[in-house]
Amino acid sequence: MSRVITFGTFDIFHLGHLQILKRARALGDELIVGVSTDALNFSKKQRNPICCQNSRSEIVEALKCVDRVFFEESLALKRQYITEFKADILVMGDDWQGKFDEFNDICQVVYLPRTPSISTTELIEIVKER
Ligand code: C2G
Repeated sequence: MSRVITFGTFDIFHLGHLQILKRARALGDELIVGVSTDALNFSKKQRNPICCQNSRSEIVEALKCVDRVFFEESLALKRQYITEFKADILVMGDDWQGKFDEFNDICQVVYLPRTPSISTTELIEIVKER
């Protein structure tokens, strides 16, 4: 049995999010997703996500490809989360390429190519322009 873990904000959930979660799940038997808290986002970007953490995690948790969801409270806790959830594989999009290689000592680190031409930031811009 192999367990996959991934992390993200998943704000204004879109196809790019769904595709990375499906591909992550296909690498193992179980997928655990760390959804970043509003506070973590605020500390990173000085703004709150459009959708609150309870909405974001409820959407992710409802997906067929997701087995378990938890709140990612801090970027500094990744090692602890990987250990706690006994993850064998850490998956991230390739916008994070190389950033998590330090965890190669406790799990396999896999970066998957991002889905082209879609992002939360772009969606916000498109809606603003209309
Ligand atoms: N993603 C993707 N294709 C897109 C957009 C996003 O594959 N077109 C992937 C990202 O690479 C990431 C995941 O979807 O792996 C979630 O993306 P975000 O919600 O933007 O998450 P992020 O803000 O990168 O949070 O601990 C790390 C952070 O919590 C990651």
